[in-house]
Amino acid sequence: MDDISALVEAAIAELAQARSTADVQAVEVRYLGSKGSLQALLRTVGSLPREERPAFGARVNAARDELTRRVAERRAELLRTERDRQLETETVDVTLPGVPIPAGRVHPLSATVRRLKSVLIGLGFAFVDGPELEDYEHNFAALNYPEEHPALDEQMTFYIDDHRLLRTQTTALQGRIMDHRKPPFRIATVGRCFRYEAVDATHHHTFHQVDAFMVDQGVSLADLKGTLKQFASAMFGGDVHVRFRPDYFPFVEPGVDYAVHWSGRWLELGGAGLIHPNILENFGIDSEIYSGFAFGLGLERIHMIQQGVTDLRLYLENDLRFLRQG
Ligand code: FA5
Repeated sequence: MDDISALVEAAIAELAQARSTADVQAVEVRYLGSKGSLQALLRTVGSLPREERPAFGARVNAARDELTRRVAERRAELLRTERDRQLETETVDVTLPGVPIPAGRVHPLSATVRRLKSVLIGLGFAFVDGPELEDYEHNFAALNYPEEHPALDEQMTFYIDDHRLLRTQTTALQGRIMDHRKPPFRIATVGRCFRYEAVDATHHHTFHQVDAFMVDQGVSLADLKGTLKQFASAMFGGDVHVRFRPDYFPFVEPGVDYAVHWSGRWLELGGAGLIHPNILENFGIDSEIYSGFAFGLGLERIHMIQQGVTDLRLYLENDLRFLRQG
């Protein structure tokens, strides 16, 4: 019995000296743990005379209850002081200026794509992606380019091998659609194109185009003109003037280039025309019944015209001073 009292006293003294909850934890383990002193005392019960055992057991239990209570009290006390100390030393000065987190923004070309998509979707076109790694068939042959035709030279091409190339124009999607779809349809696409060209302020080896085409019964140049006028109005403002002049592309007949009047000048946007009957026939579409129009334009060009940007190379350089201006 004396051992029990001595043990309780020693534990109480140690608790009083504990300076942290970790110290309390150590005392708890030492006295109350499964390998602790009280447990060890309990194990000696067998060596006592039978009649003394109940009283001894009761005393050990009482000692355990008391120590458990004191441990909890001391822990709570120390937790409070620890928290007070923490609050004192870790106060945040809410009047200090914050650290600004720089916000990203949409790339000017992405913003332009978003706008023109909403305009063309509003005009009934569905957007479809084509591959950047194209084949000769879709980029040229299916588009009515005769072999060895000078028009091929106009679009200097990065060839990967005898058949595959980096697409020079998003018009390459036409054949991929007509391969498996029957008219009527209105399709548009936007993406990167590549040409083996000397880079200057208005030309790049990597640039973006938008193409749109529709095939239905009775589609005429008037539809093309109306659509492009609508498109230009939505992109550049209601009263913008659009100009068409004859031009040649193997996949349209007649072909035109078109321009918008902006800041007192005519600025060329791209090419357009009625889809050549050869193309329709090659894909099994009866050109006596169906006709279509197509147009394609440079994406950078739209933004350049709108914002007065004079160097197309800026769109690929990721210079933050340019990008931050939207
Ligand atoms: C074409 O690519 C035709 N596929 C357009 C077309 C589609 C005509 C459907 C008829 C029917 P062109 O090579 O002119 O046409 O290019 C169209 C536009 O793409 C140009 O007006 C220009 O804005 C842009 N473009 C062409 N080459 C480059 C280049 N190297 N760098 C930047 N933009 C370019």
